[in-house]
Amino acid sequence: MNALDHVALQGGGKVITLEQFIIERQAEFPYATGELSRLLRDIGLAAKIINREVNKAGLVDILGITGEQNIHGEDVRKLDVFANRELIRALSRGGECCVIASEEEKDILFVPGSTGKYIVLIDPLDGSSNIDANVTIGTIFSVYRRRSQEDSPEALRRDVLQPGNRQVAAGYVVYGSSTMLVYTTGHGVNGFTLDPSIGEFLLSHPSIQIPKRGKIYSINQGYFRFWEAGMQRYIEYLQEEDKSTGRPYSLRYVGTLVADVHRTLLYGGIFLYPASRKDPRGKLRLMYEANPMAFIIEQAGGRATDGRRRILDIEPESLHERTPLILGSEADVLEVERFLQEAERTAL
Ligand code: P6P
Repeated sequence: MNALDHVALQGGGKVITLEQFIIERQAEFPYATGELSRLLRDIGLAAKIINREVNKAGLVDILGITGEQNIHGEDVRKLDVFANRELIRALSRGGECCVIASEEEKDILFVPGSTGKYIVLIDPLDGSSNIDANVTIGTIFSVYRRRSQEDSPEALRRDVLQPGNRQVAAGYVVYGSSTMLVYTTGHGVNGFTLDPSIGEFLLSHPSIQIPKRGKIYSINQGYFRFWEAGMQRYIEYLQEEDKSTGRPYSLRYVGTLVADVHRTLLYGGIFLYPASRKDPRGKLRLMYEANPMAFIIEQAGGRATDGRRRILDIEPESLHERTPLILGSEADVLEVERFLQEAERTAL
């Protein structure tokens, strides 16, 4: 069954493109004058261009590393550079975006001459270390409205560091067995599957809701020894046999945040990248990984915390700051929080 058949079955035969959907839903915005719609279309266009390169990466000289390292000391891959450039180009050309922040850029980028109202933060190619093994990778984006009218770099820099609860949109593209764009503007979560034969994202997963509890946990178990006691106990608890609580859970871990979150969103369960002795603040980035994913998961009826605090309420201090990230089905996230609290109590 191709994407069109799937969509036809889902939507009672009506095929809705991303562009049509955005325009139809535009009325949900009290201040909607079309800018956010145009911004989302710009992102969708960049995603198609990146998808084309991802799909042929093994055939042209775009695989492998550039020999450079990014600001985090990670090997920069040619596809990272390509994805970053395409997104910056699409967002700059669209005119709706005044500032862009990217995992691949040390500092924020001011879009010259822009009078746009929006600030966009991107992880252009999440999971890029998996590219050469043909494992699923993704793009993540997070959108805020600028708060200040002042055009100074200082004012715009402050506008970038807003808590996740002020996002106006967030989404990801998952380049997997099919390419999907999943996003929210605060009115639920919708998924679109790219039909390469017509070059359109088609509504394939309307109003996504995450199951209240799942049976899959997703964590890099290799770091078990580095976790706090409560996390160790929780992961051991999931492996015990108890049919009444659906245990043991299955472990699924791709090692690409977008892939692991997408599966958790659709199937339920829990994704965890906790703090550890190895990474005291966790590994994932608050502004362009944790916040957008948390917004999506909450909009789908799930929960997202750092183990103690709601991710979306964290006041950011710096652009590339890291945070522990635990998200997924509400019952599962509440359960691990109880294990962490209990371990803290008994440690006192
Ligand atoms: P680890 C990919 O490099 C990434 O940034 C996320 O996409 C992913 O969730 C995480 O790192 C995987 O990290 O330490 O398990 O390899």
